[in-house]
Amino acid sequence: MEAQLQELAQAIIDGQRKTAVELTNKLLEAGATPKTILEKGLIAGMNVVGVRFKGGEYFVPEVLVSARSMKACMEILKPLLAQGNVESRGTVVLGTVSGDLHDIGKNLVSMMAEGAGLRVIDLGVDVTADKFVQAAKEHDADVIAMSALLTTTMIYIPKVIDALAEESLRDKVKIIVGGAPVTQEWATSIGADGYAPDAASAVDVLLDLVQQRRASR
Ligand code: B1M
Repeated sequence: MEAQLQELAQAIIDGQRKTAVELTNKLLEAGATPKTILEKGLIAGMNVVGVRFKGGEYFVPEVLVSARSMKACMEILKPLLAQGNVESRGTVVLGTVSGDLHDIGKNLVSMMAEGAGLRVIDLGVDVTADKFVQAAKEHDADVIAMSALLTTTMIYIPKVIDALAEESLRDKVKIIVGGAPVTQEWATSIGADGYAPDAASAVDVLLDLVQQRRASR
């Protein structure tokens, strides 16, 4: 079974969706738990993809095919994981901010975060402050993750932070921001807790912020 789990991780790394789905089904038939398949197959594979992406060895297309392969396997595992009460590593409410329709980078963050075992509530694009606040409450979010691709929409991010403060949520939830015009310096200046230049780094920051949030509870 160990060898098949490694084959599954490799299929994710290579973006071979059909093979990955077949292996997921075979592993379930052989008695592997959904948790083992998730951790030792899918997450293990996506971890390598993240490292290669950060190292400049993989580019967006490679990451997308790997992430889509992972998502196809997750469709099989999700209902089984829900039955087994497998805890996610944390809850992230994610969206591209109001006025902004760019979602390719945001979707990468979403898929890679799911690949790392986080529960992602993806609100899509053009997300207003109200929607972020409502989703943070409804899902008891650990982190609010905001993407902006336009210089005209990144300035909406502080409005969401203000709205969270008005609802007394600012101390209860961590905030990460990203997108092409966003920098670490700007993120710090608006009081965000984290910033990442790419989707793979975003996952590292997200896991760190979840830990910080849970430690401060
Ligand atoms: Co638009 N667009 N666009 N566009 N578009 C840009 C962003 C632009 C730089 C192009 C240019 O002029 N050179 C420019 C912005 C200029 C500026 O603000 N300074 C621009 C413009 C002006 C516009 C319109 C206003 C054009 C018009 O209509 N006149 C319009 C706005 C629409 C709107 O949003 N209201 C518009 C529309 C569009 C399309 C719809 C045609 C399409 C979007 C399709 C879609 O997303 N479904 C589009 C595209 C594709 C682009 C470019 C070409 C590519 C963006 C992209 O997907 N990159 C872009 C130019 C460019 O970047 N070369 C451009 C790939 C993606 C993987 O990268 O999203 O940066 P990115 O994500 C990265 C990181 O930023 C990071 O991780 C990803 C990598 O791993 N990241 C995060 C992203 N979100 C993160 C969140 C995090 C952490 C990291 O934590 C939460």
